[in-house]
Amino acid sequence: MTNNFYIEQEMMYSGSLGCRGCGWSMMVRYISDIFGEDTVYVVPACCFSIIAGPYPMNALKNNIVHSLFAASAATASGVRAGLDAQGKNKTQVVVLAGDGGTFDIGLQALSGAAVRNENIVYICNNNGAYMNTGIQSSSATPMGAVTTTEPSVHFKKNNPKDLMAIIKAHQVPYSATASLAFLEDYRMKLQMAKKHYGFRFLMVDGICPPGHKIEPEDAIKVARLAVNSNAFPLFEIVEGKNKINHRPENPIPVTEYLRLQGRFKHLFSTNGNRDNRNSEILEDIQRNVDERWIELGGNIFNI
Ligand SMILES: Cc1ncc(C[n+]2csc(CCOP(=O)(O)OP(=O)(O)O)c2C)c(N)n1
Ligand SMILES: [Mg+2]
Repeated sequence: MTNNFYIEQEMMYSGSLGCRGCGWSMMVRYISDIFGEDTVYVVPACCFSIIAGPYPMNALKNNIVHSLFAASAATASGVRAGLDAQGKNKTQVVVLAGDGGTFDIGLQALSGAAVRNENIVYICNNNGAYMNTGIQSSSATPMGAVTTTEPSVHFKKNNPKDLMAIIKAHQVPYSATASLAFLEDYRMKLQMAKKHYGFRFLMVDGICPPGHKIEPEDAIKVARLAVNSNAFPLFEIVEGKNKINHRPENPIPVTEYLRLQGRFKHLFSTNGNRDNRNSEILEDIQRNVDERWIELGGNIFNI
């Protein structure tokens, strides 16, 4: 029986090109363990296309199709059709895409594949920026974050796109959010995605020490704070209904999650307290987190 914490079949070679503490490498180890050998991955331009490497220097033991940035869901649909034509209906097709490739440039192909209910799994590693090319803002970049396209006082001023709401509108069989700090929940969702038929979507909170300006050893702690502050809620969408998987007993203020990350450091004064100039932004961020949580069906306690 599959254990819900530990890797059973190691499908990634050691010595990958990921940065220290890279969420991509950790995320894919669990995906490839649960999806196993009979899986074809489709990877658009993103950090994982570098980590996965070109044939024959693959980091992953499976077959990988490297696709154009905008085309991963369309390419995966073609791979699916090709496999089905050969009678390989059981082989899984899994897209591994970044937030830039999902929220922005690949959105049209993603929407098309979701509408057609293609029998594929689409997994987005949402690290909140175009990390592979040097931390440019995407429509997933959180409010308040500094990136190279929104540096210093020009930090991101608006809220990220609510992609899960867009996915929900497509009425796909299974979709969920997941975090590497909640492994049992993450692995359960991979198993759920594997066992459903049709278009399945997972969004994983993407850990990125260089992009978020955190120490690699703090990465999982920061990811846990994202969930426990409701900044990154864990939920599934099954038959059109949201199901919250983790309700923090006492949600912590979102500032506790933000202050550990260098990308938000301009929002705080040097001693770690609020910088009055930016307290309005911090309040906006908290308000948005609370509103999204209530929309999902959560309650607010002790904030
Ligand atoms: C059409 C096109 N535009 C731009 C690029 C350059 N490019 C390669 S990876 C990348 C960033 C991808 O960002 P994201 O999808 O968030 O994945 P991450 O790098 O964060 O893992 C960009 C802009 C490209 N390969 N193709
Ligand atoms: Mg990204």
